Amino acid sequence: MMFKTAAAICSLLPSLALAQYGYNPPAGNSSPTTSSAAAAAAVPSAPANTDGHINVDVAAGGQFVFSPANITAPNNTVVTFFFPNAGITHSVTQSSFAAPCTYLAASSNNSAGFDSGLTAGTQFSITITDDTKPIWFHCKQITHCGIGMVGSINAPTTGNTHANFVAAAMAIGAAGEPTEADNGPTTGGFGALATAPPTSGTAAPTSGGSGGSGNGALQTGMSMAAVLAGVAAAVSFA
Ligand SMILES: *[C@@H]1O[C@H](CO)[C@@H](O)[C@H](O)[C@H]1NC(C)=O
Ligand SMILES: *[C@@H]1O[C@H](CO)[C@@H](O)[C@H](O)[C@H]1NC(C)=O
Ligand SMILES: *[C@@H]1O[C@H](CO)[C@@H](O)[C@H](O)[C@H]1NC(C)=O
Ligand SMILES: [Cu+2]
Repeated sequence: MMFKTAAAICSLLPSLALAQYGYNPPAGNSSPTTSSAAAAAAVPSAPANTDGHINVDVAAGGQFVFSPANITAPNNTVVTFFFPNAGITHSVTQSSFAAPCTYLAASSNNSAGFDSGLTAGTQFSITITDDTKPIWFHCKQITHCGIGMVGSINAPTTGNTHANFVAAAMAIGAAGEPTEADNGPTTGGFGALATAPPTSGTAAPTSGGSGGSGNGALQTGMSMAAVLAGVAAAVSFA
């Protein structure tokens, strides 16, 4: 009964989000596509990489993806994630190869993962502390991980590869992924270190659109988060 309710809500939400915000699903998702022009204009491009600093677009072009998603970053590299000003909130949440859509809790083998928490109009940075350990991450916004909104840093080129991680997330699927609580930002990390929660403000777009200060956009993001929190509460009490 609870599973059915959750599954029904999960399958409903992506189309709701798509209709409301004009987001496009990644290739292979059967949800209807709408014009990406509006969403694309609202998403600032991350600045170009500089020496020792890699910049990642979250929901680039209004798609449910990290761009780039497959990152190679030696020790001390800073990786900064840029969240869109408008539309639904997203997160960068550390997980594991074994459980792509589940926050990496502390265990005897690893320290707890980093988590930006659901956010919009912000940027969030991590510094690589051990490039011998693959770092796996996903977006915790409901349904996003299961449609492939995941990424990796220093994934092996054989065995547990980046491609196999994406496939594992998509095998879980939007309806199968766990509903995750948003506990706000968590600093720390395993193989990488976040020293601060997301900071407000994103980079100005490199072309087109208006950067926006983020205040109005943040409210849009927060009200969507509130809607989702309400849904999550309804599901867990079902
Ligand atoms: C720690 O790693 C070992 C060996 O890979 C594994 O058997 C064990 O289940 C892991 N423990 C936890 C708590 O993840
Ligand atoms: C990166 O740092 C980790 C942890 O200190 C260390 O084990 C590893 O050898 C370092 N990588 C390189 C290429 O030096
Ligand atoms: C990920 O990046 C590594 C290193 O650049 C590369 O060897 C590998 O083929 C890439 N995997 C995918 C799925 O793009
Ligand atoms: Cu997302």
